[in-house]
Amino acid sequence: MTRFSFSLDATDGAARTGVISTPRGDIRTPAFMPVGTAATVKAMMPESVRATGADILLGNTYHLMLRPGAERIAGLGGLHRFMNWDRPILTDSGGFQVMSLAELRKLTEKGVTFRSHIDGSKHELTPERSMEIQKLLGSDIVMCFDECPALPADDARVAESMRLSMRWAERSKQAFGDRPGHALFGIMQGGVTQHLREESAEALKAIGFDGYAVGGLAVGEGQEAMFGVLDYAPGMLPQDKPRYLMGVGKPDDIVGAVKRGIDMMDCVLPSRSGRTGQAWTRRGQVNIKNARHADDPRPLDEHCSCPACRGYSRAYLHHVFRAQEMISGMLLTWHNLHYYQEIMQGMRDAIAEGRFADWEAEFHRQREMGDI
Ligand code: PRF
Ligand code: ZN
Repeated sequence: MTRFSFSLDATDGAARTGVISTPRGDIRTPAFMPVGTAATVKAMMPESVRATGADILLGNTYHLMLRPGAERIAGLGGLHRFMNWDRPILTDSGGFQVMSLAELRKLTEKGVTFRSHIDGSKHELTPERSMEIQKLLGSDIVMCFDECPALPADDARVAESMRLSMRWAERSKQAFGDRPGHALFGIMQGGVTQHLREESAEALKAIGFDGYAVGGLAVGEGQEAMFGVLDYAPGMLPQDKPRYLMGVGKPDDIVGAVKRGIDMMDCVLPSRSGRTGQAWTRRGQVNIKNARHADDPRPLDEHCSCPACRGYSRAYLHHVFRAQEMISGMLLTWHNLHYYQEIMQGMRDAIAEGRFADWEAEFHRQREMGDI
């Protein structure tokens, strides 16, 4: 049986390319993971998500425990069978979503109690319960249960939260146990404070994980501050394990993160903005709602090979958005996910061939030209 493993194939500066092997298939890195929060990447069939080039999806403990319930999904054969995606799935552990979505949250050493944002029902999440839920779902890459403070926050608050997350990381590891073919990733916290990031990295390395996430970024600190942390944080983590930047981001955030040594990312942006009429192209952001598209027979991006660009004009995309037709979210989401995966493939090839700096310069040059 294939175990979980990571092979680093090439580096170019701090940027890396490689392959994570799992029993459910390989994940080419740097990897972008589309978000399938509620057991679906909204507006996309799983085979369509795969057609964009995704090797792995992200699922959410928080949403699935509330609806339809982890035990129910386990009874139906697990999350892969339930949602008809047989490739790898990474699940987030729930703490971050509790803090951003749930009501009446109460945080203690043991974990967090909260009321569901869906029906107000009362629930508890602890490191132990989060590991149990992620096992019931059948997740391939399980995330430690952590807490992520909103920034800006003072150092004392960030330190206290980070140390709690490190104690929870230890309990997550104990509860996860030994599960061949499944991976457990630790999550670094520590805000934008270098010595707290260092302390967090040391704590995680002492426990030992199959991969390491950089959490606690993209929470309001801004790109410059985030890149400031990414200038040192990846280097504090083991060279031979995947590094995952959680919840990032816009195309230029992703490119900047990969440049600094990140191997995996996830973000709702390409799928969510597809449903609100925002397209991401090599020439920057396009708002399909804009009246200037109403008579435009050209595709979103003439160089894009996705179904939205091969078959439809900007005028059509504009019309179906305005008319609130379902195909609007479907086509724009497909295009956005396709574009994100094209960026990832471009970076993987460039790193393998030692020309990442040139690739990055061209990426920025195209964007600066602006939309057609
Ligand atoms: N922790 C977890 N999930 C997350 C984050 C985190 O810090 C973030 C921060 N950007 C997004 N998702 N568990
Ligand atoms: Zn396209």
